[in-house]
Amino acid sequence: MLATLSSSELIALEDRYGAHNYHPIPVVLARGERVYLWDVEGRRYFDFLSAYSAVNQGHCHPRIIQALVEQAQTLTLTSRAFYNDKLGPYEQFITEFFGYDRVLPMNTGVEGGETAIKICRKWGYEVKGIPANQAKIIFAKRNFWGRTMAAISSSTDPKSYTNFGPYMPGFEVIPYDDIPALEAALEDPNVAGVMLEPIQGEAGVVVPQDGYLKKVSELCRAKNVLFIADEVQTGIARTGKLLACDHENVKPDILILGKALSGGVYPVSAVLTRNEIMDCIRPGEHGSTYGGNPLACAVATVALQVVRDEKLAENAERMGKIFRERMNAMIQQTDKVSLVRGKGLLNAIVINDSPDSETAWNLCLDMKERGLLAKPTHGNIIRFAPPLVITEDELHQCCDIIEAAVKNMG
Ligand code: IF1
Repeated sequence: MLATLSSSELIALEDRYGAHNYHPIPVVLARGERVYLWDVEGRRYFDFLSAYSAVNQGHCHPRIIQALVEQAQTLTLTSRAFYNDKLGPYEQFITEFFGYDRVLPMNTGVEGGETAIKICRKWGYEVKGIPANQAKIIFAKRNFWGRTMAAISSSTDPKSYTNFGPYMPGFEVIPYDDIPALEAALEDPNVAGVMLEPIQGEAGVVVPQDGYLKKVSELCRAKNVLFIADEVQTGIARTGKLLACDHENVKPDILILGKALSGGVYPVSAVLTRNEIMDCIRPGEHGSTYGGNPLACAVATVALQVVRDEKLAENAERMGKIFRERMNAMIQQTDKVSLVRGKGLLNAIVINDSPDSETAWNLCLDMKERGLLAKPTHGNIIRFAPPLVITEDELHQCCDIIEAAVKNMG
């Protein structure tokens, strides 16, 4: 019955019965394949959001869906009260894949962040020797790592935190891409960790200066502080390397993954670290009903194999260069777009207008009419993040659409 409803009827249902915590682009999607999405009326679009980088492997990747279906017909969830036959092999696979000793499996990205902070605090007390309840975690301005109470407690975005207090203590926020500010913050001996996105996604794809992550990692080591990398959005080949930290050959002490770890078919997140740090967590001290379930393990294993087998990091690197070349050429022809920035296939254009304008929104509506779906991150910034399986020919078609829409701007 529902499948026969029109887009406007379906939008009306969400409006009437759902919480109004989102303001979506008015398109109702019903099907996906590779880089394409179809709305309920059967119109096809290029997906330039990829579910915020969860669908790096492309929509409904046949190998990942096969793993999902086969495992769903066999065993889905047993809880961690018992062992299951998929978790151990998955844990061996993912730790070898990313070069860490141990993994703690969770479900959503924000749970990965919460888990990383808990592990870090515990290490701070039990290994580093910080006095009880004094541990500090440092974050960067305009960070985004989700919607839980802890995540919004580190947020500098009033929309995220206003009227949700009181907030989590023990967090300090310093400017991003600012080494002197970090040096000053690290003078406090009670700092246990520094948690950063290697490229800030929600802030508008903010790429720090070359060498920033390397320096952060060195300063952390010198001060016996853990460097926690939130690669929930930047990881799994999105920026042209398996991890964004790989661009600077930096190995975080704690690595948080999510989103594309499942190729967008199921919530799977993971926290990876070395023995001495993970050993701080003992039975009963952390967990989740769904974390490490057989379905998640089966899906995540194949989702990572697809990234490797299809050389998605290499493709993201190559396609990203072409994309930025095309956008830079466009910028020469127009004064409406001032900048393109990003790495691999995580890019954004900055429109010549104020951050609280409607310009980016209106441009996204026009691109939607032309068959390409993207979403503003602020009034004047649009993130462009197609699935990493995009071909050169498809990418050029997409750049043509973006150019036409930009030329058409009022
Ligand atoms: C929403 C943004 C993206 C993340 C990083 C952790 C998480 C996220 C770096 C939490 C989540 C989201 C969630 C989504 C919007 C989206 C987003 F625009 F808000 F900033 F991707 F760019 N670390 N990002 O980006 O992961 O718990 O959601 O699985 O609607 O809140 P999660």
